[in-house]
Amino acid sequence: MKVDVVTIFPDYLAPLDLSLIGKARGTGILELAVHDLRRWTHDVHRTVDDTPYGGGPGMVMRPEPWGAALDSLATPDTHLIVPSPAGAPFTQTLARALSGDSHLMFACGRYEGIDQRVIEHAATRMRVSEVSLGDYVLFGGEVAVLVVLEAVTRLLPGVLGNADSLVEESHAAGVLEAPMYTKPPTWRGLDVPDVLRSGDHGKIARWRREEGLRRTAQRRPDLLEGAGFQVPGVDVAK
Ligand code: 6GU
Repeated sequence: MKVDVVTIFPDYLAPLDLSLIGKARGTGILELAVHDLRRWTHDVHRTVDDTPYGGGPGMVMRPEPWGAALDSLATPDTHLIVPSPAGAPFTQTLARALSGDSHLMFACGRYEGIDQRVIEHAATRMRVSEVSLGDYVLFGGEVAVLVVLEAVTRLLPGVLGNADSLVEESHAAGVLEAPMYTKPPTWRGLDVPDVLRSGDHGKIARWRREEGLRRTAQRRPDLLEGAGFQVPGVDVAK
């Protein structure tokens, strides 16, 4: 998969050299480039922002540098991702869909965002998705790119073993994972649940399914609503 990130803070993306994303880049599974938006400015101050039409606080990113960046990097096969608190919620299902794209391009807005005409114009030439991490406001899209790329890279063939793909399927199906334990069997007076040490794999699988459902009902009942799950001892209905 090819990925281009355009930002006014390329250093913010430095963690993409690390760990399993760095490894996926090393093996060629992920071909990633980070670009400074100011490369597509022409004035002496390398201006990327201006005051908003209609007034209000803050600054808006001018369309010209973004237009030039897209002209230079995008093709009709590009999927342009624009991180924004006004975007569609980022989910495991969306991560799975993006992992099948051949070229992702991320446009990181700062300030009060990017002039909307950039998104409108790009949408006439390629797929465009505005994506939000959740219901809170960040300074800009850079951290969202780290999050989205980590979720997507794990799904690329050759990055993960099979064990982790089960975790993904569980979350995509709307159920949280059961709690996990390792040695020692007793720590600070707390015991690992007996069932996990029983060696009965059928019983362990049932326990994990039930604990996963119980956790989901308690912590994230929104995931279960309408899905028709029955959780012993927990009232899912509101
Ligand atoms: Cl994707 N961008 C910004 N600026 N703020 C956010 C967000 C994205 N998701 C949640 N808050």
